[in-house]
Amino acid sequence: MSQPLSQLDPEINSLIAEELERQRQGLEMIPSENFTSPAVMAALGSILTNKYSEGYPGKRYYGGNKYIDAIENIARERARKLFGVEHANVQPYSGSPANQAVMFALLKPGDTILGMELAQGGHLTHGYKLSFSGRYYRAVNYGVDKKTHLLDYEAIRKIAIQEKPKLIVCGATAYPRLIDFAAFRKIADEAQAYLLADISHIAGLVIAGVHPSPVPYADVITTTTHKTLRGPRGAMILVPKIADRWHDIHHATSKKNLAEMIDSAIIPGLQGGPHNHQTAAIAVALKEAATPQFADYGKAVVANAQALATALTERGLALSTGGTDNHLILIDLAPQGITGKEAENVLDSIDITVNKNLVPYDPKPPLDPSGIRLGTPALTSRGFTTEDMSQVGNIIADVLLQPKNEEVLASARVQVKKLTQQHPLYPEL
Ligand code: DSN
Repeated sequence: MSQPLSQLDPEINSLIAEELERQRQGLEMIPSENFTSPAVMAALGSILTNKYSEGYPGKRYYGGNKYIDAIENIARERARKLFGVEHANVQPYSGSPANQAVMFALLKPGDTILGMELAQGGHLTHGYKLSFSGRYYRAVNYGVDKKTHLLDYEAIRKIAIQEKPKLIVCGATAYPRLIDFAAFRKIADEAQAYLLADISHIAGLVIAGVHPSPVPYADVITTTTHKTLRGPRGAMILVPKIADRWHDIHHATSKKNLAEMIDSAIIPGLQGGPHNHQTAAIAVALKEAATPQFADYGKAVVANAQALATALTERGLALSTGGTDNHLILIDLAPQGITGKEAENVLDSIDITVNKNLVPYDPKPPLDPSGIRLGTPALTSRGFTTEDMSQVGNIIADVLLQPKNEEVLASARVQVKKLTQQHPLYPEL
């Protein structure tokens, strides 16, 4: 039991070492990924994983939770302060369970939800037909405008008026522009619906002040903690105001306020013991996110995405919406005659990691779509500048424009290697 990992399980130990080298030697450009700090990882890999603590601070079903209570209280307080909300639940295991908990708290099976269509940039849990959200609720979807690929708030309003959802979900996984939370609030008010803002992708940008905050507008906010927020894998549910604006209409028989409804949806509704090591790591990440350096980081993520978008556009690649306001870019590769899958594979072969992705109104299927999605959160954490991102954009364009040219691929590999050497990752590990 006291053996180090390298002796106890050399197989897993060496796979971790190889994954570290893969992360170091490639350009990680999946927009939902990031490199969390060694301090966060120290909390995540701690003895806190040993403890059971079902319940909440001061109200646990197990003894011995003095320190766990203190940790969870710190995490909740930091989340409240950082986002400016009245209540925070830091126990969701990840983003999908967080969205599930909000629906479990606010809806009855069969109630109507309105969320962004997965194929147009939404998420499985925003009402996709095969997810719980599309099976246990009556899910209707909105999308983006066919021509501009932008959210069309008047079209969304019309669907909301017609379908009368009890919950509207805003937030996206593949939308390169700002989300107008005030417009969603107006629609939700007209439909007398709760508004859930899932800011998993953009939470770090909201903190940095480079994306508008949903706090003045949403009833509930969910976010993962491992994307632009740069923490451990995990999630939080934030309640801007505990007073429930639709209580008498939708929950007249319940004595619970919004925060209590959310908390009891997590436990006993959906989860048992919280992952205390994850809670502690979230607390550390929230401390980092409250620094001026983190605000600079968020600004750099967007500046880098825009430099990348400019380089790609100048080389003739077609970007959905024509560019980006946030951390991500969606390229439609149909004009180049290659598929998203082929692009993902050829970029993988030169150590650039992106993901194939549907573009809005894609005629092709999800596993072989027309586009790729790429972003700058991880490279910005490595210290990449706008000049570096222009170079990365040109490398990507070289490869996508001539995916079968071995000389181009060889030169791209050399350039990628050089960039990774200029920005070492985890030198302390
Ligand atoms: N899987 C995440 C993403 O890549 O956007 C969303 O949950």
